[in-house]
Amino acid sequence: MSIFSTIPPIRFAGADARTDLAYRVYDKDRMVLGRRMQDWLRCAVCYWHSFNWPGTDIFGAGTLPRPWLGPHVTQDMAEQKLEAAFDFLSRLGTPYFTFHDVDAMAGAASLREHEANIGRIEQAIAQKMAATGVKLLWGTANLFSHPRYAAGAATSPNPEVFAWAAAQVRYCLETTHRLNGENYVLWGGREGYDSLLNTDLKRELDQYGRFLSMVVDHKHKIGFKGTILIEPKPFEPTKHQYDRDVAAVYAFLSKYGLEQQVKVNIEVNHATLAGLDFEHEIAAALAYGIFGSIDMNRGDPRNGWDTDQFPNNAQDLTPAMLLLLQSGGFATGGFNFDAKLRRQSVDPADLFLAHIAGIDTLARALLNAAALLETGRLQSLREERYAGWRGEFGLRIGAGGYDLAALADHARDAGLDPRLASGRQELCESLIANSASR
Ligand code: XLS
Ligand code: NI
Ligand code: NI
Repeated sequence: MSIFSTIPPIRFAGADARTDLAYRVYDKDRMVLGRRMQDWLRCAVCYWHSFNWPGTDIFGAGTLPRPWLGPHVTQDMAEQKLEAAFDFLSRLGTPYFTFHDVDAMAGAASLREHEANIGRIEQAIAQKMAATGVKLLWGTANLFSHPRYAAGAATSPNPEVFAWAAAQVRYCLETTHRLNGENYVLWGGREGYDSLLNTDLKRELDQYGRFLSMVVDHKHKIGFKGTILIEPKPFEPTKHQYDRDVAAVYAFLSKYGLEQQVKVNIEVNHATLAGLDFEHEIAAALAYGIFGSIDMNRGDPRNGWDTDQFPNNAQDLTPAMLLLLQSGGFATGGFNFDAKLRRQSVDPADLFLAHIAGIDTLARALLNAAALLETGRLQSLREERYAGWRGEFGLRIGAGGYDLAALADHARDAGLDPRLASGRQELCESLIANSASR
């Protein structure tokens, strides 16, 4: 029994469903381009916003009924929360969940207590996972809420804080490994600065590189086969975060020799905050070979912070879904709903309605993208645009057949006079606009 027990299991009921508590588009076993919908989307519910956030904001107290929360979380409360979370998960029917160490465990004042408490809740989680079949997409350590991390975790000016962070990651990575987690995420919320005046940027990057190398070494030492992921975000809570976007993360990884070891968890609204399109971040990650997983949410177009709202616009997400489909889909990643309710959404049903809407939106975007790919229109427009590079001249340049001077001479002697060809942008955009799932 939990506050979610009055809600019937959520099933696919199609466009004419008579209840709001049903999927209208997401039909998990429906085949799309040779794969089940559920296997393309690999949806996960996050523990923190859904079960560990009482509906506070910077001006107001919690509004949501979360009887298992309080200033000091006991083992009992942690287990009540777990009960509710897995009750919710099995009713919603999503295959995965995600969590931070401190979301799930009883509060701890020392590292000894931390180690003991994460171990106790790990056993309870393992039982719930076995009983429900829900799997762990990723675990992560919260290295940003406690006051000790106000100046950073790995990038703290104090090596003792670095050591605390190392301990938390060790325990959480090992727990994630034993729970068969498919990834392990590091979001560097405090790995950045509020003022460059008191910050040694080069030293902090070196510390961060050292930290990440230690995490990767430990992953191999314990035999964890999942993917280590960094989650880029440009700012908030700090003024500037080192992992500001995919390109910055790639530069960091390659500087410290970690580009083969670590991938990215891209969050929709973090891209927005960085002034980039969500699909840009996916395209960049694919180009650099570091695409891993996705945190699914959206911002508010008029607010410059992480409002973490559930997605509701399939057309907006179709370009991202095209990239995902064309790259063959997730390997170990998935769509994690890093999204939260609004403070007035106080009914237990609201958490279901929010996830149903989000999952249906993804399913719709998936169908749109698949239908579009099947027509082949976008692919052929793009191929046509680069056709010159497949011709003899283009291939020769690409193969290093000219040096700069030879190419210059050729261009002059052959009297090259290239004409601008249409980029067909409006046509491409109208293909997206008209792709609405049928
Ligand atoms: C915050 C991040 C956070 C990470 C997990 O903006 O999105 O929720 O996903 O630490
Ligand atoms: Ni996130
Ligand atoms: Ni976020």
